[in-house]
Amino acid sequence: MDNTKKIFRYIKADGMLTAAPDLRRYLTGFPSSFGFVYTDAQESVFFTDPRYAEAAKAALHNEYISVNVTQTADSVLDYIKSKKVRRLAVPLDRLTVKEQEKLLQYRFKLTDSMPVFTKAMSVKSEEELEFIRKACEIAQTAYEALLGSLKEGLTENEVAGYLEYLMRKGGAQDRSFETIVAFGVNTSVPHHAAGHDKLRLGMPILLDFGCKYCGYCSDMTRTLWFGGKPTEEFREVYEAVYGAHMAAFEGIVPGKTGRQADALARDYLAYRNFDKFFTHSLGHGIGINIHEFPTLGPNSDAVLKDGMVFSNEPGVYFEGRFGIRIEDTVYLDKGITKSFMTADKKLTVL
Ligand SMILES: [Mn+2]
Repeated sequence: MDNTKKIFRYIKADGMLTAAPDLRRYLTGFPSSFGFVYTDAQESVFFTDPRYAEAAKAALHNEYISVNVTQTADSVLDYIKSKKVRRLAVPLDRLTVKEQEKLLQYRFKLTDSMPVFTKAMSVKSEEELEFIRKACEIAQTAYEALLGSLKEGLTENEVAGYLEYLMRKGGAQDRSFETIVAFGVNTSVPHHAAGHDKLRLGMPILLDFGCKYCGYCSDMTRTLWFGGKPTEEFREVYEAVYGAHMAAFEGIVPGKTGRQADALARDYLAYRNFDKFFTHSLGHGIGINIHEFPTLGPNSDAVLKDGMVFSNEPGVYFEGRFGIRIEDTVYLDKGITKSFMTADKKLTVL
């Protein structure tokens, strides 16, 4: 798929220039730490430096985008200027102050390309869905392998490191965000940073992690109980979070807004009197970026569509005591929500 054309169709400008790494990745399908993509009605050019030139030429053998070796932004802007471009579309909120100043020096009339990117990138192609499916598969295979290795005395950091190792071993390029491993009371902090606390018998474990495959992310969370029997309270809250997760999973359909999706889980928790402990949004779009459009939350007017990929992650947190979150990466397909994950969501006791 030629994403340069897909985007440029909706751009009202003579040309479009993109330098942000994630957007550049989307346009070229090629990962790089430096480069510019220029697109107009006639052509698309990927300007990159000599480090990437050879790989880019090999990767972009399809004719829709040509590769041009350059070292400086000036030479790119000179090229665009030479094409008599007046109105230039750029992703405004991704520009550094320096980049903005440079564009103004060249006297382009700037328009914002970001809304078009945000919308287009939220609906995934078949190929993108396959990359995300694979990233999810690697993450959950690693999770299932990890469960057999959890033992008393391991630190959160050791478990995080091992989980990341298993994902890489399974084919991941990288983790998709900083792996969250929380033991005991630390589970009550939704984004706890893994530290030196040790795993002991009779405590919850919360694991929130994901990996990248061909540039696309996965995201999943499981909360389990380690050693002995979970408390009655833990069981009760777990059932409520599980119920909220399933209420959202079964109720989200294309046409609902992010707010309505969030309410499916939140209303379920309200019925159990746990809603005031659900302190974050239900979910977020997932793709090249781990957090992207749409948001599924109380303030989101985003309309959900077939082909969108997002997290379903209700949670309940009791400060200083414990927290529970259950998260799958899911997608909308032919009018219903489907999950990329098959890993057990029922309470796991190790
Ligand atoms: Mn998430």
